[in-house]
Amino acid sequence: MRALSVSALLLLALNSCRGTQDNLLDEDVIEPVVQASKYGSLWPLPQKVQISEVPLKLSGATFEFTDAKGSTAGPSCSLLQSAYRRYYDYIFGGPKKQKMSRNRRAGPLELTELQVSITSPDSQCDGYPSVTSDESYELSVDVPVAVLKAPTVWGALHGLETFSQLVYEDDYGAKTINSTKVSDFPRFAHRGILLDSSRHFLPIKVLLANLETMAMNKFNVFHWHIVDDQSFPYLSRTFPQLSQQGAYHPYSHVYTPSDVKMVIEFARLRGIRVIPEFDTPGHTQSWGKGQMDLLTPCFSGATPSGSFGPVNPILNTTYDFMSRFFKEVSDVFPDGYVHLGGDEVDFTCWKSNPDIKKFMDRQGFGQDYSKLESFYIQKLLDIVTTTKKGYIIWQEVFDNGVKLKPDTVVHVWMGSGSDAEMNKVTTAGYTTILSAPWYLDYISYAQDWQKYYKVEPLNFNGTEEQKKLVIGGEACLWGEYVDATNLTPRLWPRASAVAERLWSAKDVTDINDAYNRLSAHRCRMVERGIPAEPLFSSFCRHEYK
Ligand code: CP6
Repeated sequence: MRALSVSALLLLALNSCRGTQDNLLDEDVIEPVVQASKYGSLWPLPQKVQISEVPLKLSGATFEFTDAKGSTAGPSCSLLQSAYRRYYDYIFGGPKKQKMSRNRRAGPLELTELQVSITSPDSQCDGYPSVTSDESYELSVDVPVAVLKAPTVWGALHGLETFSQLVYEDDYGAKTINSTKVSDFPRFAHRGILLDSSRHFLPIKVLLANLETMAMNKFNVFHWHIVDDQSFPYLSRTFPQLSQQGAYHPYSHVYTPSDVKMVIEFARLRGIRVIPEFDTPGHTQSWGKGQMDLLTPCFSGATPSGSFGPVNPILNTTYDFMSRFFKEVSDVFPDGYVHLGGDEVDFTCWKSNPDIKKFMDRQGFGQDYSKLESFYIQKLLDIVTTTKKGYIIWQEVFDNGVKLKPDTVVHVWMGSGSDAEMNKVTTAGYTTILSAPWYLDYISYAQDWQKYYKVEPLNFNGTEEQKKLVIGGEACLWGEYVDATNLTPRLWPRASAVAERLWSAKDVTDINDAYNRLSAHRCRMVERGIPAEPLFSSFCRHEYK
């Protein structure tokens, strides 16, 4: 068969579209038109902004990011220097040409310098961000120089993003920035995106592009749901057979130690924490392929059925394995927290197994299999505690009454009754992260970003003390229907709605202003090479190439 050329295919496709389009009546709705917001294209909106009417020009030939005198992070801080390069490229559409700078005299209303000053004695340039990091910054754009002040490099990174968002093209295409004052900090400390690399393998390139886009939206946590039932792509140095047997492919569909290092460093350079999730005792089918006797054998009557259930909680070998495995995980991932899952444990297989039944009797658990689940999780939490990490668990672990350390973070994900759940979890004194309203793997026709935007995370019944325990939220993109082909446009700009809810002040709720700013923000992502999907009928000055 002769292959059709791409243009022939396009023609075919165009013709078939016309046939149906002609029959469509214009819908009788008023279409929102993108208008300019007084906040331009800022997203998420800073806590305080004053944009003046005074336009300043910037030229790639003269403009520079510089380290302010007295800054605690200077030329030796490669995190800052590489951020300057990144934002120069974003603002001017390409890398700096070395020769031409410094030759030309700057004009009177030309901005030639953004001085960056890190003010705290510990700039954290060589550290990792954490839930307690100070992410605040102050930005003053004025002639002759603009100044960005931040206690730590994490605030400076956000300030650089905001600065780049203030730059626009005038009617003649000249780079322009209005004289502006910004004072900014996040409303919530934990602002995450969950990606799932088990249902489909996600190439490193996709993970890095996502981190880059997260930084544009001031997200600061990459929750890496790295393994699950379907595949085990994490290449463990201690147990290489886990990915050898459990990955979709033992070489091409795995994350090697150097891949993982690269993701963590790329994230760090953008102020993003990487929190891995190794979900047990459920969601572990892929673990069983490379680790004999880890999973519970299911029975049909008196004989093993050949299939396996959750992790086998009654064997000492299970806990020996988990100790060694989580020791490695705690060394590989520098963040202070690991996510231990604990969701959706199916008791059917445990119920079928005669050895489990005997164990239940001996322990006095009766028929209550959530007691067995708690038994397992409690032992796992003790193991992870010895690695000096904090832990995050899905809400069921709390619901089942597992004894938790006071600093445990409970992740609320179940769609119904999530307000009541937030109340319960915080009444019990635990910190919590909200995901229930932000399952972005669910798609629908029209502008569902508005639904995500309108969520108010503190709208549950509770005292001020309880609300302080809500450290933030995460947008989840589960991977059943997502791989490298569609991840980016499915997530962005829908996740941007969550970004503003978690960063900006509580009263930033004007949906029309949000629409205008988000449309422009989405075009900016497109200009930066991110194929973010459109909100609605519209165009970008520079379309996706
Ligand atoms: N995988 C894991 C999943 C889900 C969860 N955990 C999930 C459940 C329900 C919906 C979407 C995703 N696919 N490991 C629940 C936290 Cl609607």
